[in-house]
Amino acid sequence: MSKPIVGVIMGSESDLDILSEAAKVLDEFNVHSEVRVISAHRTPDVMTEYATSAKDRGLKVIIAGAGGSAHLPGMTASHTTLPVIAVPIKRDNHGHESFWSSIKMPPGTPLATMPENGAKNAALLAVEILSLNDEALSKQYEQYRQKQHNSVVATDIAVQKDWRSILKS
Ligand code: RP5
Repeated sequence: MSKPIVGVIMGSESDLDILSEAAKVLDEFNVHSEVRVISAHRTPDVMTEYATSAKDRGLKVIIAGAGGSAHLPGMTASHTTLPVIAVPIKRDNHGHESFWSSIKMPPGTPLATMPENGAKNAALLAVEILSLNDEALSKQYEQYRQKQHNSVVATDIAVQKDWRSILKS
């Protein structure tokens, strides 16, 4: 079995429902990922070891999700030169603290911050990055985008024809 090239990490098991969406998308593209629970606050030593060794272990991109103070994405980015994509976790009882914590990185340490709970786009951005050096993956991704395009065009035609019956169904 090939080695994982994307790390999907999250601050808590309670984030798994969101972050698993990223892993599922990567599976669809046959991109080998590893999924881990690593907390910046509860296991800071594990986070440091994970981020500092990630490149040598063969990872190419890291997707990091966390809620609350959300230090995991930013601190992971600080410990590696790999591209790190943040997924701010937003629950109904949360404010937007996780998003702001992720998007406000200081100049010099980039963190590609997705919308709140945007795990699917995080995986697609990872696929775009990996596609730069993988022709087969690039083709697969172009097909994915074309399929999405065709689906919207088909919906548009149906809506133009009879939007009232679509609304009822
Ligand atoms: C963050 O605190 C985690 O990423 C999670 O989103 C949030 C709550 O964690 P639990 O108390 O559910 O473990 O560090």
